[in-house]
Amino acid sequence: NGTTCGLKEIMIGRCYEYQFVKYPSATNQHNIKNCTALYETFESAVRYKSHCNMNMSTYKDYFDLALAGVHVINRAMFWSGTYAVTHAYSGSGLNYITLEDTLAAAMVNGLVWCGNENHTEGFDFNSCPNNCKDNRWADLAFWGLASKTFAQLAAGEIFVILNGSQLHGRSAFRNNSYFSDFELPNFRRHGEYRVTKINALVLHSPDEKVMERCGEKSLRLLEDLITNNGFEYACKDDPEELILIMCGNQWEARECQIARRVLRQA
Ligand code: N1C
Repeated sequence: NGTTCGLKEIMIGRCYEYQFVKYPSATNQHNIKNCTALYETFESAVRYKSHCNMNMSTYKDYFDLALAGVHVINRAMFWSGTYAVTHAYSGSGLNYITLEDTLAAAMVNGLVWCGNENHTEGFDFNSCPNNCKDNRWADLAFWGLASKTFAQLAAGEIFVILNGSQLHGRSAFRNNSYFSDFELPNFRRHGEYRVTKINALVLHSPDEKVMERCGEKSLRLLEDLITNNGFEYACKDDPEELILIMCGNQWEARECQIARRVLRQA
């Protein structure tokens, strides 16, 4: 995979756009972040470093700076196996806030980069290993810490959208997912900004087999984990607003014909 040309310019540009175009009202004089300083903190974590030597603290200063003072109260949204619907539903932070709607992640979402200790520029512009065989943490250095940090900022009620139609032996809640490894274990249990309740929303793709519903199989496991950790838990299968979003792209599915009829009557 090729790396992103213009990484620096894109990151700094996105940072300005985030603060002054997309979310100007959330940006007051007290919490404006210096975009150049933010980029430099990111760069000094990775430049001239060998990719496979990185770990979960490599980007710590970057996240500390980018997310200083941020709390996401009653609007944090997590997902596993449901990227597209979740992001359509969250509405770029209008309805809910996903990791990609935070400044730290928005600046690099979709970009590919990696450091190189031998290159004159300190970056590898041709390729990234992205698969360090002796060090799983290197590949997780950025997004693993991003997920963990985002989970620690979530407060009050939080939401997670799961996929109850997973195939190939996957489950709705599965080990080794970012959600199970980096988010669930890092929800705050104490203090003013603790998580109080976890709402699971379980989706079944129109016209596909229902593999798991709330309270079944891996979702029962999830429920036990959550309640044993002292959080309230609620689970809902196929909330209507999410079905309508899915049907927007699958108008022909049987379930969607029903939605269409209901809409026409309304
Ligand atoms: O492994 P997952 O799901 O449980 O990860 C999802 C979880 C979300 O709640 C996010 O906060 O972890 C965070 N996250 C991302 O924001 C993200 N953007 C892009 C995790 N992974 C992310 N990706 C890519 O999707 C990444 O390459 C990873 O391997 C997949 C994980 O998707 P999943 O299995 O659906």
